[in-house]
Amino acid sequence: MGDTETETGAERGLAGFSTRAIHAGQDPEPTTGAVIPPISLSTTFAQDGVGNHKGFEYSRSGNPTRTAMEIQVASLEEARYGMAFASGLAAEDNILRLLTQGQRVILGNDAYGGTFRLISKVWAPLGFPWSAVDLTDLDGLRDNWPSDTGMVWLETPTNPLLTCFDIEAIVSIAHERGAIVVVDNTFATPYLQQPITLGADIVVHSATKYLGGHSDVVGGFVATSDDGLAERLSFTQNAAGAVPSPFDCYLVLRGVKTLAVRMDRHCENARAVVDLLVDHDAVERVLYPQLPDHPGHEAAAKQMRDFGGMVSFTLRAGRDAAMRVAAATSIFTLAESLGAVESLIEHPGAMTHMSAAGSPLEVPDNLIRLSVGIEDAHDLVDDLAAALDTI
Ligand code: P1T
Repeated sequence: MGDTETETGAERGLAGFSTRAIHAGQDPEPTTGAVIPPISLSTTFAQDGVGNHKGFEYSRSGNPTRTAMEIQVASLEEARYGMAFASGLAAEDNILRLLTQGQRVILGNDAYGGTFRLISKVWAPLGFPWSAVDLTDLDGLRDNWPSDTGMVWLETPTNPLLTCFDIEAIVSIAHERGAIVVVDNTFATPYLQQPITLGADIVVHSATKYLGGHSDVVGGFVATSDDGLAERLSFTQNAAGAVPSPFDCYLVLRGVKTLAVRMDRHCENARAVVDLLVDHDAVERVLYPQLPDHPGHEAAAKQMRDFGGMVSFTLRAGRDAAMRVAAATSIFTLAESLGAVESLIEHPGAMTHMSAAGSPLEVPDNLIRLSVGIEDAHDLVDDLAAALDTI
């Protein structure tokens, strides 16, 4: 397992990950001493004279609660700049605005269905071509590089197949050819993987997931250390205005404080679930980056601290059995989304990835995806075993 964050953080003189999660951007409030950043609901801020203000003018452009959270999450990504958005897809849409018409997006051939829909159904008709590429095949990427490529967009681990891509290697290929690299770090979180330290230009998050961590806030986040990209991204953040509310920012800020302890438990519980699945007769294949035969296992072992809380698997008995198992658990709740304290189960083909049907990103119809929560591992294993027995 890699442990790049702690080493890199220490080398750079940064405080440890959880210290930053709990303190970065969160100095006690100067007038009252409040230890927790207040939820600043004011939409506007008084000026002493025209243009003479205390750093805030209007809450779409900047808000103190949002700033606290932006500093906190950017610090965890070891990025110089962070920008919060109303959802993960709003954050993604803001990044795609960096392209000029005619520039291509190379998308990893497994990704969240909504990301695929945004790129292929919203941006492509406006004149932004895209291709789905197997980014585990680095020679193929080099040899078949479309000359109009402006951006490589990848998730690692991917949603829902959990394939892992070698960020450093892809960055080197893309940069040699003049393209920028965007890494969706939603599944790994900055606790397990920090793409900016591996050369990625931009990191994007659905903060709805592990950052928030409690299934009670929809949000997005963009981080970068590039001055020029940050200037353009923050210009559009304000100009297009897809910003989160102060209350939503507070919920993410609060969730992130416990990210490290939650992720350790997610990973531990995921391993217990994987142990059940790999030995189960009904299971055709288990997809988890720690398994030595998993696509991208080596990349994951190199660039991640641990292997995450998401587990997918296919069933020998096919689609209908997958549908039945997804509805048969009692602790795992049948629902979309992921990354929170409670365990969720879903059928990607009919739920989160329905928009990818018939495309190169279509997922197997006997696939089940688990977001393994932080309940007691033995309860999760028993619940899943009982559901598999219904086949
Ligand atoms: O839902 P939203 O906050 O807009 O984030 C979109 C998004 C972006 N990137 C990844 C990797 C994601 O998984 C998501 C959202 N995914 C789900 C809702 C899901 O159940 O897979």
